[in-house]
Amino acid sequence: MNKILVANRGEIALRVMRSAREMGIQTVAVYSEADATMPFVTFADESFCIGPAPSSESYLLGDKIIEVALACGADGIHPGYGFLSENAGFSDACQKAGIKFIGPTAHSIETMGSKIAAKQSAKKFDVPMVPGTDSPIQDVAEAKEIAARTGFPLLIKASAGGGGKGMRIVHHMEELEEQLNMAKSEALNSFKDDSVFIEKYVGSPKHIEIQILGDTHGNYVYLFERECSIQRRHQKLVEEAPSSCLTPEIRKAMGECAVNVGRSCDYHGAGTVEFLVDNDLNFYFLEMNTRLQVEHCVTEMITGIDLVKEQIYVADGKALSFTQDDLNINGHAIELRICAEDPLNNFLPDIGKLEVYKRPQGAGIRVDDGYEEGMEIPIYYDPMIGKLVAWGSTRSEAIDRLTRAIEEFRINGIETTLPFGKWAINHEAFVKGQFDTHFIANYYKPELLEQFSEEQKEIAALIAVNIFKEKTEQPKPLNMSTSKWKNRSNMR
Ligand code: MV4
Repeated sequence: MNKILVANRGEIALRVMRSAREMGIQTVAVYSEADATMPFVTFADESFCIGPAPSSESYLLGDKIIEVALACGADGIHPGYGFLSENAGFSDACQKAGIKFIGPTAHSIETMGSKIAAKQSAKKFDVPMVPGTDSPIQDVAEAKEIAARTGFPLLIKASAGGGGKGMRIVHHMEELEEQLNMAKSEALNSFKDDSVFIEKYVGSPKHIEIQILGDTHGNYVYLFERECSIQRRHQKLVEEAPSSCLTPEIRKAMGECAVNVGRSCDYHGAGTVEFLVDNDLNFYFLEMNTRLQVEHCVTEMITGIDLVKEQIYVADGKALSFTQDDLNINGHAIELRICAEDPLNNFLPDIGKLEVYKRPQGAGIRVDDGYEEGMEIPIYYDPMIGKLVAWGSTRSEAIDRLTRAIEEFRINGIETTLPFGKWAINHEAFVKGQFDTHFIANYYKPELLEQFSEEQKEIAALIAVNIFKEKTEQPKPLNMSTSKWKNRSNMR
């Protein structure tokens, strides 16, 4: 591989290009008219504007991006996450154009893109799954039969869904028919596919995912887990590795299941297998994400493996250069997503200009971001502006470092998730490792952040009053006999 085009923007485009550059590979950026001055564009060796700001007219134009890749002689395309990263047709089109797609095949993406196909695929290897069905519900009668078997509460999920879309909880047999119809019409509207399936509802689960890597020679490894239970509206906000609740035995069992899910669809490259883990540490396969994920950095920090470099090696046909036995967990890493969202106002996106933007530094801190001070956050894309990751030799050191780095981070001009993050990682339940996917719903209230800032406002007001007094009060005549300055100058 000599030249890679990155079909993405912002922090992930930069992050991919940095690894490529370390490997001596040329980098190509494609960008929208809104992104002309972004750091990823200036970082790249070459860059091409591919259209107006809306993604549908720029970052989602697969054919146009392949055209640019062919014209500039790129031999690989890295899709990052989002946009075209889980588009089976794009993976295929790259391959057909003679360009290496740095990601899995269309077959892997299609299999795991359908939750029902994914469950059927995983079943070949006896991967544990939540009781329920792994084929589409045909009619109400079948749904009632299954409901009688699994019990309530249960979940109706859209096969084409993911990230919680098209998911409905059902508490009683009486509401089953209505919820089934609603789930099907919602799925049809959102995904043009009305297939749904049923699972028993796991009440207070932890969301734990396993990072895997596979090559094109049939070798697989797992790079341990990431705990991602701190989410809001299916948007992760804090992620850590390793999870503080797993035992070495369960970690190994989950890792081996994850590798088998990959094996079941001939997966190659970096992928993530999601599990629900209940209070008794039973784990259940949920779905697989066939891309590099936002939170991959915490895995990199505890394993020392550069996942993007591995993706590139694998896409180039190379065999993995290490085995499972070579991998170890070193220390602990926690990531906070820095989003242009207002945690005091329902996490609504906050647009504006990064009037002040000063990154934290120091031991164990990694900042992956996509903007510079003075830039506007465009409204067209995801509100995530970057990620703040802290590594520590223990979980407690990682919490302390991340807290220190959050305090050191200076962002003015927009509201961000920074104050929320400081609150979350210092909450008693988080510190003790006793939390699940309901953490935010159970404990978060905007007032908890306002108390902090109210206190800060009060201090700021007191300082301002003092400065005002100093400036406006009549200067008192200096009492020469008590001036240390005079005494000191006499000593010279
Ligand atoms: C579940 C579940 C409970 N029981 N399945 C949400 C997104 C999709 N990946 C699957 N999801 C869930 N599936 C059963 N059988 C609870 C969730 C869920 C969830 C999962 C992970 C992280 C956050 C979540 C928030 C709400 C619901």
